[in-house]
Formats: sequence, structure tokens, C-alpha cells
Amino acid sequence: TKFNHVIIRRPGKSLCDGITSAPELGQPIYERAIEEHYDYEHALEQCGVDVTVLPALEQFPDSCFVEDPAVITRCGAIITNPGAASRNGEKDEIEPVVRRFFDDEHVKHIVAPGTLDGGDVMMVGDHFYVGRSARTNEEGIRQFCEILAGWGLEGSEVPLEEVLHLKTGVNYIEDNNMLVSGEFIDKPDFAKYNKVIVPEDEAYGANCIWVNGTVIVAEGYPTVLKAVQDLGYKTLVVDTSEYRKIDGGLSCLSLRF
Ligand code: CIR
Repeated sequence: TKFNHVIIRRPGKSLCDGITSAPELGQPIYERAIEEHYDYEHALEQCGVDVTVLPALEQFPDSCFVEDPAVITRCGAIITNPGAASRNGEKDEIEPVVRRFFDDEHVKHIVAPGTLDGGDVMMVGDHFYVGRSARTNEEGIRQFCEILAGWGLEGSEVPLEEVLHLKTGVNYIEDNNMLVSGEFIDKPDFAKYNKVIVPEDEAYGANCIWVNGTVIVAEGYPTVLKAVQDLGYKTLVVDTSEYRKIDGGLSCLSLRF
């Protein structure tokens, strides 16, 4: 795998109204979120990708999490049908951007009654694991796998119960290495990988991203950072604490392809 492009979207001031499962963490502070976003952008630039930065969309509080309204594979792009009502319209905002990179034939859609969030999709080479979650339903997964099959790729369903998205708790960092936490530690689907078990008190840190040999790790998760470094990866650390307040992390903040 080699990524050439990354798409990110600046958060808006409405970020503080993003959907959250953890209101006790408080609302994100916009000024800090913007600073963290610049740091994230600069980390990506150091990984040899060209970064497309989209402007904030105040009408969609969660729209900086561009991973959810689209999935981009090496064969084509899939515009999803995001499962949260307040986020569904983000698909119409990301589509024209995706079309800058793909022609008509290589842009497909998940349609109702199917729903799917990109955060539920984990790419491992030409195989895509798809979490069946509160956001992604059986019909969404069926459509997704059918589109993949048309491109010679394959997908499989991974049911999840405890976290928001599949990649909240499991992330592939290439070379057969996978970070796993919580309910994913013992899933038979992942038995064949070299699993790095993320301790419960660092569960948020499981959401790392591999970008061309470098692994970007969230700031404040020392066990995860050391484990990734021990595997021989170059690492970059970015603070995403403002995004964590609304269940967002490193992978949600970009489309990498
Ligand atoms: C949401 O609930 O949709 C946002 N507050 C967080 C989305 C995180 N995205 C992701 O894990 N891919």
C-alpha cells in the first residue's frame, strides 16, 4: 500500500455540537481543535502525501470526520449513506471532492435502506472488514460488498456491540500488524494477524493511522506508542483530545488513498 492523497476538512465552530457518547468529557474547544487540526495536517505532510484541505461546514457539526461519508479504495470510491441523521447530508458535500480524483465509472453509492459509515470500514490489502454497528446496517454491508466484488475486492462483516465504529477499536497498520482493544481482542476474524493488545485504559489510542510507513499515534497513549515503535515503525504523535470529546480520532479525520 502507498497513499498519494489525503483529504481533510477543517472543523467549524459548530464542532462543539457534534454527536457524543461521552458528554462528561465536555464540549470541544474550537480554538484548540483548530490547532490540533493544523498539527494533524503537518504530520500528514511529513508522510509524503498531498493534502487537500476542505473548508469548514458549519451546518454539519461532525463534518471534519471526512472518513465517514466516503470510502476510497485503490479501485474506486464509495459514497456512503451515513447512519446518523445529522450527518447524512455530508455525503453530498464530499462527493464532488471525491470526483476530482475519480471518473463516473469509479464512484458508487450506498443507498437507503442501506446505511454505512466509513469509520466502520478497515482496509487490509484487498480485503475490507466492515463493522455492523449502530451506524452501519446489514443492507449497507451487502451493497458495499457487492460494489467491492465488482472491482475484484472483497469484504466481510464484523459485528460490534461496544464501540461506535469498527476502527474505534481495531486498526491495521500494515505488515500483518493490527492494534486491537476491547471486544476485538478475541474476534476470530483477526486471529491471523500479529495483534498488539491495547490496554483498556489506553483504548482510545488504538485508533492509529499508518501513512506510508509512518504510524501517527494520538498523544497521551504511551503503551500504544511504545508497542508501535517496538514493531519498528517511525511514529508521529498528534494531540486529538478535542476530537476525542465527540468520539473522533485520527482515522476519522482523513480520507487516505
Ligand atoms: C459521530 O458520532 O459521528 C462523530 N461525533 C464522531 C465520528 C467518528 N468517526 C469515525 O470514527 N470514523
